[in-house]
This record gives sequence, C-alpha cells and structure tokens, in this order.
Amino acid sequence: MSLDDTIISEAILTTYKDRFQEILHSDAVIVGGGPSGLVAAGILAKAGAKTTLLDRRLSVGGGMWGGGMMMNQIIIQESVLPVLDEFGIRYKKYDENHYTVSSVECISGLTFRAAQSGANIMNLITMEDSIVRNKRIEGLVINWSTVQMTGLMVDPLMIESKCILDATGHDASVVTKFVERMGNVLSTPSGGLEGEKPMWADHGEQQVVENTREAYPGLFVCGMAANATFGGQRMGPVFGGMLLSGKKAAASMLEKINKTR
Ligand code: 48F
Repeated sequence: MSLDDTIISEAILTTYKDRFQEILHSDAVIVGGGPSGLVAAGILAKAGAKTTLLDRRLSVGGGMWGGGMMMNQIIIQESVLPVLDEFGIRYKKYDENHYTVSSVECISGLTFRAAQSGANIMNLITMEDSIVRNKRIEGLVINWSTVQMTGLMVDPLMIESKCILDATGHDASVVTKFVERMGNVLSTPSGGLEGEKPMWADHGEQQVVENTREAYPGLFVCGMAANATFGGQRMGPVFGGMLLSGKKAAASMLEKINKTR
C-alpha cells in the first residue's frame, strides 16, 4: 500500500478541524499546560467535563522540564504521592518528606493521562483576551502563537466555556489581561493582582493550594497564577503544591459545571 501525499494533508486538516470545532463550546477551558493545568485537565476530563487545554508553546509542561537549575529532577512531598499514583508516575524516597521524580516522566505522565481521559490539548494557541458578559467571564479570544510572535495584524477567533482556568504560571496571563480590561474587580483584597512574594518553599506550597479558587465569576486560578493573583510565596523546584492546586481547581470547576447542567 502506498501513501498519498494529499491524503496525508486532507487527514490532518479534517481531523484537526473537528478538534478545533470541539473547543468552540467547552465546559472548562484551561489556559496553560504546566503541571497544575495538566492535573486539572486530567481530572476534569475523567469526570466527564468537556475539557480544552490551550498552551502557547510547542510543548506542554511549562516550567517543569528543567527541574532545578536545568537538573531535570523535581521534589514532591509525601502527602502528594497519591496524585502521582493516580497518574501512574514513579518516585524515589529521599527522606521522610522529600521524594524525587524525573521531570520528564512527570510531564509525560500527566499529559498522557489527561489526553487519554479525553482532554482536548491544543498547543501553539495563545489566549489574547477574555469575553465578559453580564458580569461573568464566558469565553476567550485566541490566536495562533505564531501570529503574536511575528506581530502580524491578524484578527483572532473566539471560544466559549462554562468556566475558565488561568494556569499560566508566573504571568497569570488571563487574570492580568482581564484586570487591564475590567479594572480591580477580582475577589482579591485589592481587587487587582496581589503579586508573588519571595521564595519560601514551605509557605508557598501551602499558599498555592489556599489561593486556588474563583477570582471572578467563571474565572478560576491555579498554580503560580493563583499565587500571583491572591499573593503568595514562590517555591522553586518543589511541585507538590502545583499538583494539589490543579486537583482543587478541577473539583471547584466541576461543582460549577454541574450546577449549570
Ligand atoms: O509556568 P507553568 O509551569 O505553570 P504552573 O502549573 O507551574 C509553575 C511551575 O512550573 C514553576 C514553579 C513551581 O515551583 O514555580 O514555575 O503554575 O506553565 C504555564 C504554561 O502556561 C502557558 C505557558 O506556555 C506554560 O506552558 N501560557 C502562558 N501564557 C499563556 C499560555 C497564554 N497567554 N496562552 C496560552 N498559554
């Protein structure tokens, strides 16, 4: 059997078009495929929510690939091991509360499980803006990342979702753009972004989970975006809080989605 050059193109075009059409109306759109976003995507999709994950880069995984200072090992604390078990990721005990994990295996495991659970993972797409109607966020404005990189003046497209998760890490891109448009209307103390605080792993790890919540009707935050939004310390190459944050975000969003069913 020979391969047909134009059938190769046609198969990619038609199947991608079907997947793109799917993202026009989601139950949950997660912006950012770092560790927290991937966990949220996996849990939401497994629970039956129509889940889309967008990442502006070629590869998902965000800031996890490089471990600590490009040594591709990460640290997970003991209480978070059940999340690794859920996603089939292996770990090694270092001492009572420090476990090491290969960052490559962790990202691959999270991504594989999320995709297999039915999350529609779309790379190379950038969130540009949000759609706000009747005092709630109802969708996003998106474009090819290459359009933004090249600075071409090309209009975007729009997608709708019952809820949006900002999982864009330190940038908190969705919340930042939202505040730029809407002013200080968030459920934070100042109404705006509280900003990240300096390194303190133990505190940062707890805060990232506490800060994971709805910041505006329909707009949830997790991972470092949660600490940037509600104010919290950074924690470097410890990732347990990121995984727990993704899990908490998924549970809160499922509650919201189920109310609208
Ligand atoms: O930064 P990132 O890994 O997010 P996270 O889940 O994890 C944070 C840790 O990696 C690390 C840390 C742990 O101690 O401090 O920083 O909070 O991943 C964020 C992802 O969001 C994508 C970006 O490419 C990355 O993969 N992203 C950012 N802005 C946009 C975006 C955007 N506007 N549109 C689409 N994707």
